[in-house]
Amino acid sequence: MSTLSSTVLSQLESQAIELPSWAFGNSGTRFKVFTTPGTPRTIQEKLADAAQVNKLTGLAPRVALHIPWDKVDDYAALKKTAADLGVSLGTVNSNTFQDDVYKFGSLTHIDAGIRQKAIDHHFECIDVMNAVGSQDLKIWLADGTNYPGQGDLRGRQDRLQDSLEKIYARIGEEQRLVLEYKFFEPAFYHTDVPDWGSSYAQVSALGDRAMVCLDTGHHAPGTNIEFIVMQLLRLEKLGSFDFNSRFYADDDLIVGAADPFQLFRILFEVVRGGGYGPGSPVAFMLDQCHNVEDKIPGQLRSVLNVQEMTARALIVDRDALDAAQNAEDVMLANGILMDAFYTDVRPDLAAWRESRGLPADPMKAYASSGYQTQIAEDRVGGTQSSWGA
Ligand code: PSV
Ligand code: MN
Repeated sequence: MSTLSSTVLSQLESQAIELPSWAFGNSGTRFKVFTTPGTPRTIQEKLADAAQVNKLTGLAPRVALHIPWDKVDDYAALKKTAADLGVSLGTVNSNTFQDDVYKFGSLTHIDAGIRQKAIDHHFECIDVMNAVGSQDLKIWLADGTNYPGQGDLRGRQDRLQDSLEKIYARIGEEQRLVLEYKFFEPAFYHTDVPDWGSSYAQVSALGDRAMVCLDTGHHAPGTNIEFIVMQLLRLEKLGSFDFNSRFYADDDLIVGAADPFQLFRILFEVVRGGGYGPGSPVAFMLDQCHNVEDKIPGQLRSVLNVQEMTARALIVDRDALDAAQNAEDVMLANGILMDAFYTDVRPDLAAWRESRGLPADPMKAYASSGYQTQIAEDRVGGTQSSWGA
């Protein structure tokens, strides 16, 4: 018997998961960055690899840029390169965490000149967005302090608001600013945007086109992330996801790898809260690094995991669940949710893929495509892209 109705399949048809350009470069830990043959040396090569993921899954039509890592002279040409490959350019991520001048902060810095430099960087990102047709400016700040007393927590928050106002005033009517939070790292004592509430407070003060970005790896162990999803959707401020998974810290592992059940719970709240489907304001994006696995299969597995858990979230019998909840039937309500989670939707998804001209098994199709061998042979010389380049 088929597990996925035609309604669910048509809901899945519009799913789009944006890929991070940096996932195709080398990455690692502070101990070691391992390289792989064929790693892209340019943003154009990263786009070519990302296009493979879309070609094999039909799930990843957009690629996010990180500036300056993906800086080019001619953005119109880059837009065309993407289009020729069958993808488009998505979220533009700013970067104020690698310049020496930002040692003590960027948008929160005590020095107005350094704050202005950080604001100007965001203006440059908005120029890139305009040139490539991107909708979202994503801001994650490394700002924070390491020692109690090092900074004036309140003053930093006020300066952040002031800086964000200037950036927000520059984005277009069709564009959005999404502010990402993270509870620690690289600062250890305090972080200026540590949690959803702080991000919510900042973006609420800006306006309707400022939203929160929820990176699933940016929470303390044990945090009920699906509750945050529910709350932000309820407040109409969930703008986007950075999907990944973690065991310990901000591991940036393949989404759904560490805890598939958590991914299911998150996606159930997304669906329940109106955060899925055409007209929803929630952008799905991956923010991952592949330290020991090949990058393209890593991204393939990631988008497939999101699709699979979305399918399971969509088949929850909502009417039965409502009835069980209203009747305070604890075990029945829990059973209804678990039934959906335990349903193996993979055979149906494989058959559906085939019916749309996609490979039933994109992982296998990639492995036998010869693409990995080809890029390893072709991409000789030059400097492989790495996290931070
Ligand atoms: C910070 O840890 C973060 O999640 C932000 O989204 C950055 O832009 C990204 O990682 C860089 O990998
Ligand atoms: Mn992120």
